[in-house]
This record gives sequence, structure tokens and C-alpha cells, in this order.
Amino acid sequence: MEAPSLTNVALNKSTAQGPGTWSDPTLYKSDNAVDGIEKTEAMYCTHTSYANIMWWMVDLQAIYRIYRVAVLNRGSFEYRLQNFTIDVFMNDPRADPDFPGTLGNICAYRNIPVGVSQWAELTCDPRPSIGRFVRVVKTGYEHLTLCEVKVFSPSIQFGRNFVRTPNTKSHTEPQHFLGVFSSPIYCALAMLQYTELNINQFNHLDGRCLGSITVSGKEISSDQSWSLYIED
Ligand SMILES: [Ca+2]
Repeated sequence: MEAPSLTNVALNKSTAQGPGTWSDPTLYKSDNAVDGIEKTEAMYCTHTSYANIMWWMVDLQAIYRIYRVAVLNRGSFEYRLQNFTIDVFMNDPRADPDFPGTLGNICAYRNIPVGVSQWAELTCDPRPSIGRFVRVVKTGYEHLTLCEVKVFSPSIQFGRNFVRTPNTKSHTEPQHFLGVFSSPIYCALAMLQYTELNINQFNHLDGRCLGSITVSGKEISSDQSWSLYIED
């Protein structure tokens, strides 16, 4: 299966930043990073106040498989944009009482400073990160400023439909063991991290999750402990 074409799914989505917006909240607002304007003077950028943890976050309003994130640094005080992490959450992490001290699924970490008015491209490693909320976070009592943030994903994600066939096991090889999970939804999410896979099967008794590419009707059997999920 070829590499998917990626688009920026963060554009004009809803954003937030903390610990509050620096100085004038109407000027350095968090949505400056998703307005599509790639100017790097401070007034076009986000700008947090400072505390032990500074963060900026976008709600993609759907679950996406995120391959990489690009951030545009401002044209002055550029040294501030270093030692930051990009993490991804399925649900709004602000609901967690420990927020912003909670850590999501880490897409990437960048320790070296980003240059003046430069883009930094961070690839989610070792695999795409799956989630809805993408955060840029750093520690250390220093403002976080971002002039634009792009989140690259296949544009249609998790609008993908899977048709469940209960009491069915596929024996079509190869079957990739994806883990042991408590629910078929986690099995589906695990499968989506592998672009080449589009079929999964879940064992309701022991939680085993298997992924595959094709399914052959001849190699399906009735099995009460398994459900087969095939992309529609
Ligand atoms: Ca902008």
C-alpha cells in the first residue's frame, strides 16, 4: 500500500494555550497558530505567559492518524523554542485534574533550538500518533510562542467504517499480532498505526488482536471467540 497523501488538519481548528495568554489576550491568542498566516512578527504568533509548564493545543475535532507536525518559530526570541514535546491525546486532557502535567502519546521531542522564523518539522516516531488533541508543551518558566502549527495526517481518518462480522475468524495469512487489548476499539486503533493493514480481528476471550491486509472467503471459519472487522 502506498504512502498516504497528507494534509494539514489543524487549519482553523479550535485552540488553547496556557498558563494563559501573555500580556494582551486579543493579540497573542492561541488561534494565531492555525490561521494560515505564516508571518513571524510577534503580533502574528501565539504567546503564553509562563510557569513551570507552558503548552499550546489544537482540537482536531476528530481522531486522526498524525504523521508529522511542523511548527513555525517567531522572528525574535527564537531561542525560546527548544526542548519541547509534541504529544497527542484521544480525549481532552484538560479534563484531567493533573493537567497540564499529564503526558499524552508522544509524537516527537525537539531539544535543539529552532532558527529565526524557521519551520521545524517533527515526525511522529516510531509510528504515527493517533488522537484528536495535539499539544506542544515545554517546561522551564519561559514563554511558548508559535507562529503557525501544521498537523499532517491523511485527511479522512476514522471516518473509516469497519463492518463487524461476529463469531468469525480469518485464517488468511499473514496475520500480524498487534497486541492484547481490553476492547475491539483498541484493536482497531492499533491496526490503524500500520498503514498497510485494513482488517483486524479481535478475540473476545483473551483480547488478542490480529491485523491483516486481505481476507479470503475460503479461509474464514466460524469461531465464537473472534470477531472480524473489515474496512467498508
Ligand atoms: Ca499564524
